[in-house]
Amino acid sequence: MNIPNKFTSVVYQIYVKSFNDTNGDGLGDLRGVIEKLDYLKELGVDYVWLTPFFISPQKDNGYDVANYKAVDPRYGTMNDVEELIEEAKKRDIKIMLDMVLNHTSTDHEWFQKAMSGDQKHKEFYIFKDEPTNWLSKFGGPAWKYVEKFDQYYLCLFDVTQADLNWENPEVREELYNVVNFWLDKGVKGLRFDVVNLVSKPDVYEDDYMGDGRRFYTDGPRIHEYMRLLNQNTFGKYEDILTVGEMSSTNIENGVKYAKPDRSELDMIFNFHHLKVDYDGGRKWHNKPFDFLEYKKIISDWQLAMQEHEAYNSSFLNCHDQPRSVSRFGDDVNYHYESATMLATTMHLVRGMPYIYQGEEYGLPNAYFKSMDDFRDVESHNNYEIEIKERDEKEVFEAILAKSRDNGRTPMVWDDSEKHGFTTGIPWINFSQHPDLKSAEKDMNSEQSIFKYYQRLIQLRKQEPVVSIGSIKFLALEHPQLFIFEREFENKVWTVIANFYGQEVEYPLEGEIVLSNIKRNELASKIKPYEALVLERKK
Ligand code: TEU
Ligand code: CA
Repeated sequence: MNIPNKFTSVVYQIYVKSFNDTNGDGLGDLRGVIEKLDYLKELGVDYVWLTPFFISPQKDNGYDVANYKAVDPRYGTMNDVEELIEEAKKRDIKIMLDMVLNHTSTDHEWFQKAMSGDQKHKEFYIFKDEPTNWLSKFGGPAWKYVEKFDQYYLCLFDVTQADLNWENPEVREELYNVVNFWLDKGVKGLRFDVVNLVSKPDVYEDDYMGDGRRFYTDGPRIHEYMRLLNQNTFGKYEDILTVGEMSSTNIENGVKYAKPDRSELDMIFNFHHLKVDYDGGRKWHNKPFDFLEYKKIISDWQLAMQEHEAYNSSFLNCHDQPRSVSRFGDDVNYHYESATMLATTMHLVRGMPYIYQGEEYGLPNAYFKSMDDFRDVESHNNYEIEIKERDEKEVFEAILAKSRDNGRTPMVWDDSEKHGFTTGIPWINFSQHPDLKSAEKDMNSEQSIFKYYQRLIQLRKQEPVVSIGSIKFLALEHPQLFIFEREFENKVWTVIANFYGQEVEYPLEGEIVLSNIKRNELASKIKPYEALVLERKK
């Protein structure tokens, strides 16, 4: 059976800075990625997505690009990128790059020219005489005053990340150019950063109901822009995989972005399922995750995408999120069980699984001891804002739970002092979890999370029921179990996952395909954090 690549592939995300340092400067680098290609091959992934390594002042770790077509010497050289593409190809691995096209760094030549008064380049950005009351995603106002012009420019993220003016066709042309530059180098995948924010409204007005996002999220011309991007860049090739990172989108727009006959993108990331532990919708206010809400969001998105034949992405981790094993699992008492249970659900729903570095051996949250350990601009900005209003200890707890740095601690390759990540001083501390397990230790253990991921990836390649089967959800009201069925031809797989540390009764029927607790009979209760796949014929 010949199933298109899109359905059988798995992506592995590398946060270059924290992956593998080969020259002892404490920062991961491109040569470090080349060095680990055999490891990735062994895991069995098809694409490697690299977070930005372009020239950047690193105010937002490379999401503030100062030159899209040059490699930051901190990470390596253009030759390294070319070698990486080549070496990956030898191992049937394709390279996916991160395109940050909503904004540039204020160090970018375009912005520098704008600041020197060059009108052409001022129109590359969004300068206004009056600001609106919109808030930045990283805290504080979304406008920065420029005395020289007595004007403000829009910056939805850091003040050093100026939003580009996509209404200007010259800007779009320049950005197509950037994308084509990398496609010409043999890049086979593209991840578009916050790309649903690029279409800004015609009129800039104050938001009396929120932070302004309703005016620019999935903005008025967004689908047109996605089609143009497609036509002018990757759409000219046969085999480029694309995913758009969609900030606060909704199902209706999500379907449109990913519906194949609309010629926009292959798939999107949405984050609604990763906000179920935001108390009152506020990121920096913790609450235990709402399991029923979590299941409802996953099933609503899965079913809507299926109905429109649009493809999903499936993920719990990335460089902006806390670690799933600490957030939804139990990284102390059921480390192996909860890591593999979560993986089972992510790999067996309908869609392309994204594995984030470290997830494959259950890397936990950072558990830092003080704010000095944190590097992330969002964490520091919000800490300062929040402590003006609330108890400092409570704010720190929230940072510990939600900081993006939870996902950015370096890889723990082995049990040596610097964990095989670097010979120097790592730019950010290793996770301070008291029982930190290395990739090496996991690999040699009886209960290897890595080996379980290998098995999940193989199943996708061997079993059409995984890659292209239909999905339906069961028992959405069950307070403890996540249950769904996949079906292809006469084969039905039931996936049962216990999201909690208590046993629970549930009737079981069928043949065991996969079990994360080595279950060999159906007679007993579902164990803590158990994941089980049962097969029956229809
Ligand atoms: O992220 C966009 C984004 O919306 C998140 O950073 C979000 O604001 C954050 O998790 C707060 O909840 C992308 C990149 O993935 C991120 O690393 C960049 O910082 C951001 O865009 C700006 O380029
Ligand atoms: Ca380095």
